[in-house]
Amino acid sequence: MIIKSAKYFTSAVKEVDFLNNLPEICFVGRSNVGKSSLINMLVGQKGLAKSSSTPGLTKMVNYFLINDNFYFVDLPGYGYSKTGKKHTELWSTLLENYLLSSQNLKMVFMLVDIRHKPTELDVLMHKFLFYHNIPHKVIATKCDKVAKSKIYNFRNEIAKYLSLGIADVIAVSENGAGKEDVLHIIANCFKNN
Ligand SMILES: Nc1nc2c(ncn2[C@@H]2O[C@H](COP(=O)(O)OP(=O)(O)OP(=O)(O)O)[C@@H](O)[C@H]2O)c(=O)[nH]1
Ligand SMILES: [Mg+2]
Repeated sequence: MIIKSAKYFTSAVKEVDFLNNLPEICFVGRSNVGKSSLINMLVGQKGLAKSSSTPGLTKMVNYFLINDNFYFVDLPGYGYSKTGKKHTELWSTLLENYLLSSQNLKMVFMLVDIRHKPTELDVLMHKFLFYHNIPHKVIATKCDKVAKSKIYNFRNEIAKYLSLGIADVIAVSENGAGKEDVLHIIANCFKNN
């Protein structure tokens, strides 16, 4: 899979605004895990999806048109509540509605930080995807933050925690590690149809 073009297309703040004209590949995970940064890395454009060290930046469902052929969808993160605001929701209704109602969803990449064991919400999200039969793969982000020799072990820990095999957990970093692995999975999503 070669990404020849990538451009911001539109954003949705409610269900009626969701698109359904082209296949979609989306990115979920807790706030600050690196969803927007991964999109930028994959398309080779630093500022395409807005990324920030302040958690909770992405609040809408943002569609990026790739190769005039499918969308990357950047989703709001979960597990973050602003100081003073009691966090009662697991994740936003917008995120849940997106995952349950998108008819053209080919793949959900679920991101976890390679340095930490998946949170309770990560485990819940993983079960949610499984339960609803939504195609998904796990990506461990920020692998530049750990020694190269330890990446295998960290992937293995995450895999065990989510009852997966190590091959099911791909390590990536915003500086390009894992790019080909992720693009390969995306290419396969289109082959199987
Ligand atoms: N070292 C390192 N930092 C990263 C990596 N990916 C993301 N970051 C940093 O982590 C912070 C959060 O990244 P984002 O891509 O904005 O995270 P997000 O998951 O989109 O966050 P929300 O939109 O708030 O849900 C930023 O400061 C990024 O520069 C990575 O691979 N390595
Ligand atoms: Mg984001």
